[in-house]
Amino acid sequence: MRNKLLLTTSVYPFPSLPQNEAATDVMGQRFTRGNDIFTMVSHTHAIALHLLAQNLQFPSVVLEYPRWKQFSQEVAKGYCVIGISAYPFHLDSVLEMCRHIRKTSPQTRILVGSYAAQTLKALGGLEKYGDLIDDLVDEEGVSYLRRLFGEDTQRPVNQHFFPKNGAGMRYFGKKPRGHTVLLFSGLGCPGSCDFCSSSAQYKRKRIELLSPKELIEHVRHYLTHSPNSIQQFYLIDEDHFRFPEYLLQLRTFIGDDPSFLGKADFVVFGSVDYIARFAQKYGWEAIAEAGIGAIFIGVESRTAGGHGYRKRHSYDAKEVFEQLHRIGVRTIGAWIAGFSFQTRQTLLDDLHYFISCKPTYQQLSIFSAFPGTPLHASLEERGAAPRCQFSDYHFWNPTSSHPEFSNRELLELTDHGYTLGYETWGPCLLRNLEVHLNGIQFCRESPSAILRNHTALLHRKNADKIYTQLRAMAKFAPNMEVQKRIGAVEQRYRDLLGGPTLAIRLLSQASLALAILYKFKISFHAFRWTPKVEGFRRYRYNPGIGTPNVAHYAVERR
Ligand code: B12
Ligand code: SF4
Repeated sequence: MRNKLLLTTSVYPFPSLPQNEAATDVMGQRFTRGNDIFTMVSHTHAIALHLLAQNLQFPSVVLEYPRWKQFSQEVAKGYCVIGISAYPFHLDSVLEMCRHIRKTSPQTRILVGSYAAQTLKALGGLEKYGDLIDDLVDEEGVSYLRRLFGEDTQRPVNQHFFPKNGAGMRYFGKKPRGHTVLLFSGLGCPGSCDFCSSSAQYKRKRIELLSPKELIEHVRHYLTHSPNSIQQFYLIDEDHFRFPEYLLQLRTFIGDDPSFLGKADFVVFGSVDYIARFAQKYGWEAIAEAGIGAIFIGVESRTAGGHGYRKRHSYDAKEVFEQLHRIGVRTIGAWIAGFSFQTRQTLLDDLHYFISCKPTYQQLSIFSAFPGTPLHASLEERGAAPRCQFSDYHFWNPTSSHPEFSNRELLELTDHGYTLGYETWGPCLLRNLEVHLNGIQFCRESPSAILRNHTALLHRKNADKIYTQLRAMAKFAPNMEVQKRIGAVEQRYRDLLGGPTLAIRLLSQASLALAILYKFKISFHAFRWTPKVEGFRRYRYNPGIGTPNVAHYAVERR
């Protein structure tokens, strides 16, 4: 065969979600959902595939979101190995892809990786799927492929040339510019929550992919080569605060040269108890000094701690959120509806408690049992595992069963939660601005020179940027309370930073005009919002053409 390795996502289109939003549009389907015209739109690249291709020493091809025709044309070129990275959600298409490869290229070795592999293993493994698939890779993939192709598994894992994800206001258009770099600092979590796929996938351990020193080196690399376009780094891991030493080392390396803090910050993952413990021991400002600007926090439920979820045992989520906002750290709060301990008496209280935490962004989902998790195994034992199609394995699985609530009710409840957040606190964008203003104040008064001289600059830059949307937010505020809130935030901006500059005033006018136009446009059925469609991209990787500063791939879009 002429070609060694093809890596691909599932073919496109992906299954739909109950909210009629694209699975790859995280801002639309989750984090800013329910914000009327301030619901954002985002796009995602298949970064895990780039991680694999960038760490092998031979040429390969990566396909992102191929349509069937593009996929079958590529298969026809003849590959020794085809690897598909997918989630269970994609498995109907993935199995179809495998059938096609078997038929048209029978010598090709077929690998299926990521959570799709975990699921198939749990549902029968190669005994059941071996006709179509040669291996199910539910482990760290760089090491796996290096082993498979006889390469040194001990070489460092590089992540220098990832395409950037992006998000923006829908009234600016459907194709936001890329400004977010995903970096994989670690995989897996020792937390062992029964519903958690990633903890189960990596056998309740954390596998480090980048040391703190390597991470900072990567950050500097990206900021040197795309100096003006990067706003944040999403550090993919599970619970950074379980590993305080990692964060403290980040803080030390940043302390040696803090200049990047004025340009971009880190979005990390944390749990309530471990964040609180970290802050108790090292101080809240240590979080900001480690470069952290936002944290994804699984609140799950107010009473989750009493039901075996140890990460929620000892501290009050509301207090943790308040402290983080006070120091200028944004939050992405995650709440789950449908734990069996939530009853008709308690579920709404639970939701109101979550909303009272005032998450800057939010994710409200339904408790679901994914195959491969301890939860799914125990339901299976009792003959109560959800019987559903692969495409139902998402955060709102319509076949999850709760003793008191139907799935429809739970789905409506999550939607109600989004509306409640919007009508109580205003758009996520407004909450974001409030946190940046807190950050400016906190940094100014802080004894830490790093926060005063560097982090404050980033808060200022972001506050100015979001301020340009305040007039549009005021125009379309959902109620008088939010209107008042917007007025107060505007005044606070002026008190802290003085009046807006001419450029900011002009941008505000232009944004308001675009927002009005957009609101008018979507009132017509023909122009209503339709889910974001990801474009196809083909990346031809050739390690031979790369240098430390130049990516070793060429991109083709068709
Ligand atoms: C970032 C993220 C997203 C992003 C980007 C996803 C993407 N495709 O790039 C966004 C926000 C768009 C997203 C969306 C969704 N996500 Co998501 N997401 C994550 C998150 C936080 C990190 C994923 C990640 O990048 N991990 C790091 C990479 C490197 O790991 P990896 O993909 O597993 O790849 C490694 C190995 O698996 C292996 N590997 C992977 N593929 C292959 C292929 C081959 C051939 C080989 C050899 C190896 C290999 O090698 C890699 C390196 O070791 C995880 C939670 C987590 N920490 O894992 C949830 C998670 C993966 N998401 C999940 C879900 C359900 C979804 C959605 C269906 C959401 C929904 N609305 O319901 C959609 C589907 C998106 C889609 N592509 O269609 C679940 C999956 C659970 C499950 N069992 O199905 C997770 C685990 C969250 C959770 N705890 O439940 N997600
Ligand atoms: S703490 Fe979070 S990442 Fe860790 S096992 Fe629990 S849910 Fe999963």
